[in-house]
Amino acid sequence: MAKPYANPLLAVPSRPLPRIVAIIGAGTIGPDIGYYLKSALPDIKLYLVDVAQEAVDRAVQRCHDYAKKAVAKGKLSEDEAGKITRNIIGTLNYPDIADADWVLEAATENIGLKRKIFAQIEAIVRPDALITSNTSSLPAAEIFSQLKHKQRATVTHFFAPAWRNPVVEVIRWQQTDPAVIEYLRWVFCVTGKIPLITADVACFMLDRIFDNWCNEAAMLLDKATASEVDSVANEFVHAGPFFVLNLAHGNPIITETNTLQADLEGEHYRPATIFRSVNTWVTVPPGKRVEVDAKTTQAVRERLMGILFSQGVDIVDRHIGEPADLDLGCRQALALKKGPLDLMRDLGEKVTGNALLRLGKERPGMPMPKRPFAAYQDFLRHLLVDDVDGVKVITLRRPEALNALHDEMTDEILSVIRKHEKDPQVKGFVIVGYGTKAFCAGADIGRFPRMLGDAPAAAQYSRDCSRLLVHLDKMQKPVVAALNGMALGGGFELAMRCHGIVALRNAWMQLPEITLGIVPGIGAMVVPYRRWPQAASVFHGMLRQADRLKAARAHELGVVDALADDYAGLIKTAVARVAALSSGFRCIPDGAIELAPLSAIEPKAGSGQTLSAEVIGIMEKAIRAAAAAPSFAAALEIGYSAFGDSACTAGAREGISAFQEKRKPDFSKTP
Ligand code: CO8
Repeated sequence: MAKPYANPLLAVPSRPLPRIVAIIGAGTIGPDIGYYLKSALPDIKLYLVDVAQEAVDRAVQRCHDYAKKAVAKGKLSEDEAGKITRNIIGTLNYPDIADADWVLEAATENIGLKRKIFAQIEAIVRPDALITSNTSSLPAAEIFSQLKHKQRATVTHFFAPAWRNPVVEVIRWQQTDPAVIEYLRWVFCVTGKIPLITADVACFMLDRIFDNWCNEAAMLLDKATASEVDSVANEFVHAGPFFVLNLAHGNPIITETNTLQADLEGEHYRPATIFRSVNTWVTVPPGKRVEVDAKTTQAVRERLMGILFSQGVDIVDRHIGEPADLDLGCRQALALKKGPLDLMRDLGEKVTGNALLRLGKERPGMPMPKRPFAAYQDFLRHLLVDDVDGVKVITLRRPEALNALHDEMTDEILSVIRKHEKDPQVKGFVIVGYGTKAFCAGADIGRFPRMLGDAPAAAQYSRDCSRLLVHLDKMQKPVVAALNGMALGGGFELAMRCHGIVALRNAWMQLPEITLGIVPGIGAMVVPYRRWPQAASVFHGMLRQADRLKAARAHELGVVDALADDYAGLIKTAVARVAALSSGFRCIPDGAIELAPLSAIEPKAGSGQTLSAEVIGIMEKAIRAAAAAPSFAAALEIGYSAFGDSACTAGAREGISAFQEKRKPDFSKTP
């Protein structure tokens, strides 16, 4: 099989989506996995299997309760909830699941029990039905050793709560058919998860971090109390290790998983004996902390960092997982504030070295870096890059923020383009978003507050953010934006500067900046009027009232070049568009342009939301001035300055704060 794509959705799936799924084990995680699957694929038939009727009934009820809660919160309609809860069948009888396309085992972590379950499953289901286990620690080679048809089996490891936590580790076991692995990655990605490939080692990738983090915390109890350790740990995680252990009743789990690691890899992994004698830790909840003296803080901090760094470099050195996956998984699955490799980068070589030195002394045997510090930092953090027919496909991957752009990410895109644009083997580039929801939700709003009230700094930030876009303007090779979902704000501004745009039929575009009390400063007040003058009135509405533009309408207007029905088709269309543009494409017109009149409007969005008249005024002035500007470059400068002006308004303060506080902005009191 050819080398798998880094972006799971580039693969053409080797089988259709599952229709019948069975989950063995009706504890907590089993029904949670079931609820995720039913939410993403409501038409499937889902069996929840266990050995006791009460457990099965509880599991089915759990799914109904989730759906009810989602309706109460307005996240689902009654109709949608009905579709999800239909066809969830609890059963004690294995023969009921004979037709299953996929059987997921989520029973107790006991190898004998798991093997017994797999023997029962294999006796009933088709030889090509997928069999996966949700074990968090036992290698696939161990649990599946007695299967007859091993090629259809592997571990798919979810994280709590499995219906909401987006990460799933997919274990690349040597006996599994590579097409099955690629199919599982595709299924997870298409259903909203983030599949991360890991090697088939004990505890895989992320639990090696989590288990050893918790074990290290317990090992530190000779230096500090549980609440002191959790207080120091707060620098790195939202909830301290002892708080999480209490929540997850995790003491026996760490004992089990670290015993496994110790037996297989060395005594330094042996679990702290205190886990056997304590049920509940006395500690502080997230957000609260106790005072810890400086000496204890340093000792605890260095050991906690040391274990993160030690496990991080070991995972990379042993190719257990990809560096970017490690950091992403630590943030998304384990709620670490930063992944170990990002933490190393941000704290620097000296702090990292000191932490590892202490760990090495106090916990001999723990893995240490095998290469220089810089070698662990040399990877793309926010992009996946694939080659499709001589075209570099760049996937924006920041699923935690719907692929929102920040300067680190735009610098990465620029570095990939610069690396390949002179290569005669490379025809051009496609930029697409990870997953099925978003191409890109715009610029990272989390970074805006620091610019509020400082016009020159905000204008400069917007100029800096434009480095990539200005580079695109000057390129000889084509770059095509493939809109796989929503393209908002800065995301749409990126697409506008690409030399072609193709889109999924259900994609849409929006410039929501006005609803944040700012103006879109990196091209949207300039580029559309030069590239698509025929659509000027549509852009007037998008800019001033945040109107949405659906892909089909954008296609009619000539903004989008072609439409596709699914992700693989979108990439194919985008690659073909690159080929078509290889013989030449038009630059964005320079010089002054005619502008369709901007008629007066009420400061209200199409949704009815009141907007800031002051910010609309800044925008209209900038649109007019940019059209009259003597050059495209001068027009862009007008956009940067207008962004700076908008960042100093009361509207911007209200709009950005409202987004951060997850509430609707109230512009009625702003000018
Ligand atoms: N920046 C940072 N985080 C974001 C962004 C963003 N642009 N968009 C979404 N997210 C985050 C959300 O905060 C959320 O995080 P968490 O799970 O931690 O709460 C996560 O992504 C998922 O989003 P939602 O839960 O909100 O998903 P929904 O499906 O409910 O809603 C929306 C999706 C409608 C897209 C909603 O997220 C939204 O309104 N996002 C903001 C979109 C926006 O306004 N974009 C424009 C930003 S401004 C811009 O792009 C200007 C560019 C100019 C740059 C100039 C240089 C300064």
